[in-house]
Amino acid sequence: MRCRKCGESAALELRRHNAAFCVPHFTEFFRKQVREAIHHYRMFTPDETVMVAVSGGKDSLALWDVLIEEGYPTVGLYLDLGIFDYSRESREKCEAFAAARRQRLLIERVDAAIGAPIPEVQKATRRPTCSACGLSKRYLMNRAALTHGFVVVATGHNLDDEAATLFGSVMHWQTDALSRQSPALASTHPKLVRRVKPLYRLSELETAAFAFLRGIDYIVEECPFAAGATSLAHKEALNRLEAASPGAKHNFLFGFLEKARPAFQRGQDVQLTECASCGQVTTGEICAFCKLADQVKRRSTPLARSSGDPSR
Ligand code: Q46
Ligand code: ZN
Ligand code: ZN
Repeated sequence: MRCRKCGESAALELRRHNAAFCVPHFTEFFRKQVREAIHHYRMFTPDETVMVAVSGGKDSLALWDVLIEEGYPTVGLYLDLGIFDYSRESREKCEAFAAARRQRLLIERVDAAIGAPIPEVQKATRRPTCSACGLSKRYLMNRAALTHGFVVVATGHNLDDEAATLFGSVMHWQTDALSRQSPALASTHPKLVRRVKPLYRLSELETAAFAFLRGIDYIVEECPFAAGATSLAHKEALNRLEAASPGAKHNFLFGFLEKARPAFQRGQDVQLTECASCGQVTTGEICAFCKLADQVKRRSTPLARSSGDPSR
């Protein structure tokens, strides 16, 4: 196997691109894909500071690494979900990454905002853990960016994540979710920051290879709640399709973005207003996060209330 660019012995074969690359040309290919994503969706300009939401995993740290190398001003945001050892270890990875590169890392504790760490939220509200967690993460990312004066938040969602989300939305024909599925969501309200996903052109395997080759020390273990998530089943189904037909995930996602998404966007412009309780953006009177926090407050057990440090 030879590198497509230089003819030297290749380190990596990318079947969906029908190509193989040596190490330097693979990392260059990776960065080029990120540059294309930023350029195509006008995600941000070189003078905007990008708040990178980092989880300690390969994707978000690889994204932060590329943005730093590309010369963008960045700041990291770590949300401490209070998920036992997973949170403690992932926080350490983010802190070490930021310190080694002399980058600023902001840390927000979910329990401080919602009244309990994520594992307790499910017990207090009966809401599926990942649903409460996802809602809290989106809310806190936006709030942190507004508080610190940043106009754009970047997340490490890759091609596999995006294809799996699309698959889930199609399975249930969630037209509102389909209208919102995009690598870049513009700010449609002064209190809603732009959200972008510069890795959407790169697969999970490619991101893992990039993180490894760049020597990024990331948390390999998954969140303990990931195992039961339906998104994993969707990823597995798509992986089988990809194995049988390389490029299937790419075609599924990119075909949607180019051909189908505009149809779902029509008539989906919702009126945004400010939550009567916290002042953040919502479509109703009280935002979903405040409702969740209120449920936690009303139903949490003495045990949940007394669980101090969420990163234990
Ligand atoms: S962190 Fe949160 Fe994920 Fe863990 S609880 Fe589920 S949503 S799986 S990306
Ligand atoms: Zn090469
Ligand atoms: Zn609110």
